[in-house]
Amino acid sequence: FVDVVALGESMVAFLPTRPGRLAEVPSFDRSIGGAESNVACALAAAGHSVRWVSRVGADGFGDHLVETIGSYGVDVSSVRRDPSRPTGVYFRTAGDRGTDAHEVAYYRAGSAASAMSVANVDPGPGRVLHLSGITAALSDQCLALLRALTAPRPDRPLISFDVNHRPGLWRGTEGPRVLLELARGADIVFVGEDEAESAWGVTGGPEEIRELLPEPEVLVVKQGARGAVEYRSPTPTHVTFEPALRVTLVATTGAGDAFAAGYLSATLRNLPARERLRHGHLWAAAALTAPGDLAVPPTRDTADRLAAVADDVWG
Ligand code: KDG
Repeated sequence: FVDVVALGESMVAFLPTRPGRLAEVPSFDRSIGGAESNVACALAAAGHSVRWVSRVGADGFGDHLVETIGSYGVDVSSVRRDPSRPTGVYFRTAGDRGTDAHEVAYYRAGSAASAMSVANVDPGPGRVLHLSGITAALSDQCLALLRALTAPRPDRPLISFDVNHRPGLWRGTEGPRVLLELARGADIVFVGEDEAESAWGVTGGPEEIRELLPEPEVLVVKQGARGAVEYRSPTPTHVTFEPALRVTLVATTGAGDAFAAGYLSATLRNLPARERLRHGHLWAAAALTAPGDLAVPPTRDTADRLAAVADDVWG
């Protein structure tokens, strides 16, 4: 039984060697991306037992993903190779330091992971199953897989769901409705305030998001540089806000994943609400100040000490 199973598509990510538009960037450095494996790597780096479940092509990029994610200590033995489909890749641009304006170009339609289905994926046992709305957008069979995994049943693991609304990935208009349905069926939900506005038109902030999503035992609304709010049933009594750390931004990509990983780590360790949110912020700060998707989180000991510094330092 591992602490966390993370299921989703990962891709080889090409990060620009200099700022500018996609049409202008002359070269890219190879890295890796994938929201769920980002969470897996961060948790494994912090000493949790984690399995990443996915499908990749029987190609060099697939080898690279499995090797890199495995090198963080993640169990990759359940990752299956598909000789008939490629591993997905994506290219990203960057704004000038601190501005973070970027374009993303995905080359993942028809990828090995987009063919994940109930028939060919088995997450296996774990305390927490971490999923995200990205998988729902990949294909009808991926959506059916998410629905099957999140369907209520007595032995269901704790379902952690990051909404991760990626408008560019959805083929039709059903994305927002599907994401709401999946979030309502999860136990721990992460959503950005901006994401809730763009997907569901919620403009009234965290309170209104909780009204839309009263079902999950835990709802964490991320408010970007301001902080994050945790709602824990029974509402409305269990509401906790913690301000974020002020950092010099390098790239926002992967920060949401790092936040989720830090929060889940603290949850697995039965830490209280303030620490759960502070661990989320600390791990996110490590990702916000690093260029790639993946930033090694602070060690458990360092994070515990930083989470315990005086309230006025935290804002
Ligand atoms: O959260 C970071 C992800 O967005 C990035 O790694 C790429 O998984 C990715 C996606 O589908 O956008």
